[in-house]
Amino acid sequence: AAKAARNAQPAGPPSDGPAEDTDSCRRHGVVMNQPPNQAPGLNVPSFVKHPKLVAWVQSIARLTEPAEVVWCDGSAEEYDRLCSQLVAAGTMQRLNRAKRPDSFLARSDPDDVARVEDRTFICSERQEDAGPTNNWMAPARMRAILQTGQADGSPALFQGCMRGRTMYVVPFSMGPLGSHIAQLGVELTDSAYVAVSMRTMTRMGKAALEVLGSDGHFVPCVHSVGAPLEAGQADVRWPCNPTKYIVHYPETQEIWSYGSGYGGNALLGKKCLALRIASHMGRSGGWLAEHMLILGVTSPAGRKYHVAAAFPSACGKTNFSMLVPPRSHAGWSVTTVGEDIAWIKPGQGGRLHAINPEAGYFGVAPGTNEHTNPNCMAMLARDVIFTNVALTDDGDVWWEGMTDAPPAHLIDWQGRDWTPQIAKETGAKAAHPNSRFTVSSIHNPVLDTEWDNPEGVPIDAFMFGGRRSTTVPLVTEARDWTEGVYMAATMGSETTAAIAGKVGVVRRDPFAMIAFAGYNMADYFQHWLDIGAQLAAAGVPQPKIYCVNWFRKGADGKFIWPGFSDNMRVLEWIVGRLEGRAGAAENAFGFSPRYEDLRWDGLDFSREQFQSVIGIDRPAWTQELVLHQELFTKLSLGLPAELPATKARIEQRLAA
Ligand code: SAT
Ligand code: MN
Repeated sequence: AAKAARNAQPAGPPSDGPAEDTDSCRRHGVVMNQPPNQAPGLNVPSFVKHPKLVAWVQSIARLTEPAEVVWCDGSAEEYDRLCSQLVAAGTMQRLNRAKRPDSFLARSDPDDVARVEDRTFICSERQEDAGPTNNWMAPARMRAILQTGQADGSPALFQGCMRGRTMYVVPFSMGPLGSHIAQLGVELTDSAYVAVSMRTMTRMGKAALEVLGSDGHFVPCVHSVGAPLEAGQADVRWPCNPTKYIVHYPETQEIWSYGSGYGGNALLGKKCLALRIASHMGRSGGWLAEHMLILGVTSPAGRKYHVAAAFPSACGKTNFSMLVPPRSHAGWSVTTVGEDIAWIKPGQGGRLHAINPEAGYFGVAPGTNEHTNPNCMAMLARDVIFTNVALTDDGDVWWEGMTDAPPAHLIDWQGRDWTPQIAKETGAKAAHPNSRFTVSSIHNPVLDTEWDNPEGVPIDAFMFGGRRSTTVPLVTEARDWTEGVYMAATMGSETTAAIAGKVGVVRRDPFAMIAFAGYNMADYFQHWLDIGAQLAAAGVPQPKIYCVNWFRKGADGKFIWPGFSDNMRVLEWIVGRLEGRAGAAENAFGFSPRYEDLRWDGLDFSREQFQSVIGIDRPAWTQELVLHQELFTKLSLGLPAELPATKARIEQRLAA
């Protein structure tokens, strides 16, 4: 019995986290004297062989008090069963089987539609380690709010928060199973929608547990919609809580999420693990976790390159990663390794290699159509969970921008009647601007053959792009690594509907990581400089770095650059630069193509138009550099000296 009690002890996080979980169990009168695999009500299946995992699940079950515990195996049967349950509960509805086989529509609560950055916390022991761009709270104070209860006697949010609900145990691998770059996690969630989404978005279930073995390391992730059900209480379509907390403890590698069932707030493998926690891991481990797509681009000569490109949320990463070259560029092909997140590590020969930690896409629906992303439209033909798009009268989906003319009648994302007339009168959108599709990457018609390679793919170039209607040129090549880091660090972008809050305001979004760096942004810049220095010291060629902007607007308020498939022209120029062929002109920031350096066949785009997307407006840049300075002032603690020095050089060049 003594041995069994010892086995059941580790109630904290699986590695060497603090003991708060154990404390909270004690406070709740928990006596953990069962051998793990016989813990009451835990329903531990025989394929679970990890005592610490079982003990942790037990401790969270004691805290949150679910009505039952279900361990996900990741099978198709399980997915179908949970989807049927979600349909029965009214959270999802099945779409027309003939038009959209095996697909569903979910409608969220209207107040739970996007990531909540102001409710997202990095709880490092020291505030300066979270840095001025993250919300911070001391871990002990946060644990009191979430887990243990506060001094004034108010109960912890997670205490009893799963009452009346099922707790799903969702084991997952971020990255190819067994890859040396991959990481394992286990999410405990009281949302079946999250469980089925995690099956699509990650390698989920038995296979991940097999890699975990009996004592492997995993990142513990606890998620609750924060809506316990009392006996007899009817459930709502989309349970959630107005109080939301998306919390990361980087030092102990734990994630706790409360109150939201949507996207990155709730699918904890994505932004929480694969960016915030992983960036912190990468800093000490000598690697990078980035908000980047990864694409393969193959030239007509058959030479293949890999590009990793960072853009903020809802700036077209999915479209760019699946680009169909225009007819003028027959012979070129673009293939997708990833469309949102890249983990990048020195591999064979010291070169940087990237994997996509995800296995599915959680992409923005509005604006996706046969012109902007035909591969995506093909990918969405079946096996999709749509969230907050509109429903057609024949049981299919629609969103703004899917077709030129909208259908005569729809049910909008909140379940109300919608017609073009209503839209004209009220401005109501049929689909929420941040409505999404969740689909497995295996349905992507241009999925790269190496997407699941545990070694990753070698990276030849990095691109950084924001959404800027003015100022930033179409494409600029940094003269060296440090200038590239400067470009990425000072990037600005107009905000989108992917974040709760105001849309369309320019904010600094360094590396498109403002919401995702799990540690001090100044230290993060230093880490990038260090990685570049390491490559140089090892005699390994550094990837070239490019800054791009597809979003400049003309006086008429319309985008000047056609974008989408024509971004191939920029990619072609980048490949030409990598091969030492393509020409360029030097400017204050680096090298940009002249009109004659891009290939224009098949596109009617004049020199004047090109000038308006590539030109550098000195007064605008003088103003822009003031904003760079504001960022540097904010990040002054630990800011690498190379960055202000680079800024000074740019200012001299601009003045010359
Ligand atoms: O964070 S989400 O996964 O909801 C989407 C995004 O912002 O990129
Ligand atoms: Mn993203």
